[in-house]
Amino acid sequence: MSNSEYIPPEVWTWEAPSGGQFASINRPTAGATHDRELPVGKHPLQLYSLATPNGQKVAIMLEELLERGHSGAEYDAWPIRIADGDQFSTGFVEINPNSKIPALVDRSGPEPVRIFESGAILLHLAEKFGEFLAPSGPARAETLSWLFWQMGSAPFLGGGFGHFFVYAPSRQEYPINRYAMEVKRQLDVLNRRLADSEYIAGPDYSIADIAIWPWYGGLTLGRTYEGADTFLATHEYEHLVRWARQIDARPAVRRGRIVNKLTGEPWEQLHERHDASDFELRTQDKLGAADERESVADDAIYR
Ligand SMILES: N[C@@H](CCC(=O)N[C@@H](CS)C(=O)NCC(=O)O)C(=O)O
Repeated sequence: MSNSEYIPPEVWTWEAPSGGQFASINRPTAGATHDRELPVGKHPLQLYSLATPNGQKVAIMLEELLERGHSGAEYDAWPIRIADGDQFSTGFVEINPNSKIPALVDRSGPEPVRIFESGAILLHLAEKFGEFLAPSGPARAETLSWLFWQMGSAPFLGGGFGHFFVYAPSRQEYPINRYAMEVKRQLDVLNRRLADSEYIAGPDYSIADIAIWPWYGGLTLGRTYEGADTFLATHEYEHLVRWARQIDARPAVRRGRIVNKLTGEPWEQLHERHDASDFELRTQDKLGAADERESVADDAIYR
């Protein structure tokens, strides 16, 4: 790929991988590529995910619900290795026709219910357990506004900035400038909000914080896209930094963010989660074996 001007043909065709990470699994069609059923564990909720920012949201929510004593939120978390194409198995496509993690199957009722899209999963769980979302009124409206803000905004951070800063075959000024500008604007939106409010949607911790923190908190804490915190001067957003650290210290967040994490330090990799004791007993430092199969960082993938 070169920086020379691209003259689009009249009709686009898929002729060759575009280059960059993930090019080998990118394709312009949907649907399954191979037959494989998903595993099912013993708990009412089955999570199929990976510890990317989108994946972390759901595991954090489930750990927060367990922290509040909701035993019905017990879950099995199965890793979906998106770099290997697990999201294109028949089993996964049945629960998410869009082939993206996270996806949840709620087996607590007479029939299993599939839920895909992280925002829909957070809403489902918040309503099911009556937590982290006011049942009505202005507080609910504010929380949903910020939840949907995240759904619309993070693709600019991940699919735009992160892609061109880290995953594209070469670094190019135009797209990096364009998305850095937008991400800086988003950081300012959050910083101004958090100057006036302890949490994103008001005085109470909510699914808005759970959705936004893995992306914008991760970036601010220097965990997402190496060098991006310095490049974007995230330390200048002091209220955002305060909030990012505050959420990071929550026990449920400390647990949730390492669920289905396949890379990083061995102590922060819990490949599968089936029991609360797994955080003590089954992280990779305890099992003493790195997962050789995962070669691509799972902490900020957004293709
Ligand atoms: N809007 C979706 C985005 C999900 C998403 O983009 N997931 C990425 C990982 S962060 C994925 O599964 N990518 C695999 C692929 O694109 O094939 C959500 O919030 O759940």
